[in-house]
Amino acid sequence: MITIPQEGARMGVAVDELDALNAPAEDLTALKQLVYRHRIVVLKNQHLTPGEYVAFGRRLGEVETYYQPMYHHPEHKEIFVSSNVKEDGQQVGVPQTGKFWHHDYSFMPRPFGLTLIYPQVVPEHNRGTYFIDMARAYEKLPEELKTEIKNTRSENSVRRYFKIRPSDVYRPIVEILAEIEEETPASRHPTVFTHPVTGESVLYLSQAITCGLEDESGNPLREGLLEELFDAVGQSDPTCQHENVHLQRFDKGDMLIWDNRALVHRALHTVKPEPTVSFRVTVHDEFEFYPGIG
Ligand code: 7UC
Ligand code: FE
Repeated sequence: MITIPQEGARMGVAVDELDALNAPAEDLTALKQLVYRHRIVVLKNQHLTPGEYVAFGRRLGEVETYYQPMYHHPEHKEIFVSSNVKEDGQQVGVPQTGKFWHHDYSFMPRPFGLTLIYPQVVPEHNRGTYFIDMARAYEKLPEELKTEIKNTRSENSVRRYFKIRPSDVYRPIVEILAEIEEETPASRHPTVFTHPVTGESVLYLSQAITCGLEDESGNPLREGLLEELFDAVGQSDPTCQHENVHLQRFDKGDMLIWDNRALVHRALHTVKPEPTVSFRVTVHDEFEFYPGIG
C-alpha cells in the first residue's frame, strides 16, 4: 500500500497497490485512518467483481444495504447502483442520484461512517463528485452562529428528495407522502457533534436532507438560521464555486472511500447525457457514528 498526495487539492489522498481482498487487517485499519485524516481516499487500480467489492466492504465493517430495493444491484443487494445505462432494455438501479448536497443516510436513526464509490462506466466530461468538509466549515463559522447552534438538534428527512418509483405512477401524492413519513420518519441528530476518531467538531447539516433546527426542548430555532448556515458553509451556491467546495475527480479503476461524518457531497452529473454507472457500498466502521448515538 503506497500513499500519494494529491497536489494542490483541498483534501484527499491516493492509495495504490492495495490488495483489497488480501491485505493484512493492519493495512485496512491504516487505510481507514487515512480516510478520517484526509476525508477522501482514492484507491487506484482496483479490479474487483461486484461480489469481491462487497467482500472488501465487509473487511472494513458492517455493510449497510439501502432501504429501497429499487437501488439494489440485481445479484448483490448490498450494492447501490446509480446508472443511466439500460441492460437488455431494463433500468438497473436509479439514474441521477445524489445531485444535491447531502450526507448518505442522515435521514436514518443510525447513519454510517464510510461511503465507497466504485465507478464502472466513467463519463468523459463532467466527471467527479463535489465535497465540503463540514469540520473545517464549522471552524470558520462566525462565533455568533456557533453560539446559536450550541446544544441544538437538526431534523433530517428524505421527504423532499425521495424519488418516485415506477410503482408510484398513478398514486395520489398525499398517499406517497404519508407512506414516506410512516416508513422513514425524520431523524434528529446533534447539529454539531464530535468526530469519534479525529475529535473535531463537525457541523452535521445538508441542504437536501436537513429541514429544521430545534433547541433541547424541541422548539424551532429562529427563521432563516438554517439558510444562513448553508450560505456560510458553501451549500447554497448553485455553481459549486464556493471556496469550501472540492471537486474530486476519478478515473476508471479508482474506488473512492470517504468520511460520511465530516463530508457532505453532491454528484456532478453530466449536462449532456453521457453513459455513467457507479456502484456504492456503505459501511458502519467500528466507531459510534457520533458519541452517544446508541
Ligand atoms: O436517489 C438518491 O439520490 C438517493 C438519496 C435520496 N439517498 C442516498 C442516501 O444514502 O442517503
Ligand atoms: Fe450520496
